[in-house]
Amino acid sequence: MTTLAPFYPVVDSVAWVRRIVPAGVKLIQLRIKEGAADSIRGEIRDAVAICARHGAQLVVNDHWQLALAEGADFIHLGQTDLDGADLKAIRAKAVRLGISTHDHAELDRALSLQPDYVALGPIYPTTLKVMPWAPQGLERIGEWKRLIGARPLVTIGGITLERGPACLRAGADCVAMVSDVIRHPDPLARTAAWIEATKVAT
Ligand code: TZP
Ligand code: MG
Repeated sequence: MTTLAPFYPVVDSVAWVRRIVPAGVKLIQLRIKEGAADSIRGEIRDAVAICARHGAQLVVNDHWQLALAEGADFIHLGQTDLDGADLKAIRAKAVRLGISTHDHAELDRALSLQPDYVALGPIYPTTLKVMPWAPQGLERIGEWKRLIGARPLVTIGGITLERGPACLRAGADCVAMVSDVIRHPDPLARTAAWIEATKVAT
């Protein structure tokens, strides 16, 4: 069974990978929503190399073909991405798979695909993405963990350093965040604080 580091920053460029992975990040997601395939491929390639040098695991959001080609550790897919993805090809490689879920129907579908982790969101209101789901809240975390069993549970959405430990205590194995790290005035200090806080909480 996969185990995940408890602190899981989500970033939108390899520049962020280069900046924060050397500070001790062990799990990071590259979530690039725009750009030409060649430039995304280059970012993934560089991110794979940086993560390998620092003993970190790289998760690539959306771009599963490029992730397979460049040897990323994980692919992260949302429910609509699953429709277009070649799950057989993904499963044929050593790459692991994380799937986003927001309700029970999505969880059922995700579990039928035997993912290596399940993500639940948004736990709190998020400013990053317009989402049709109400914030899930902490109780939902415990429910999801009971439903998914030993499989790691990632929580995301509006999670700050102050809120992260409560998510872990509620049953999350790992907390993911965008804004709280990359929009922080001092992202490196915030990264260090997160690593410390998640060590204590787990
Ligand atoms: N998926 C569910 S919530 C979310 C994503 C990508 C946004 C997380 O961003 P933030 O800034 O940590 O709320
Ligand atoms: Mg996606």
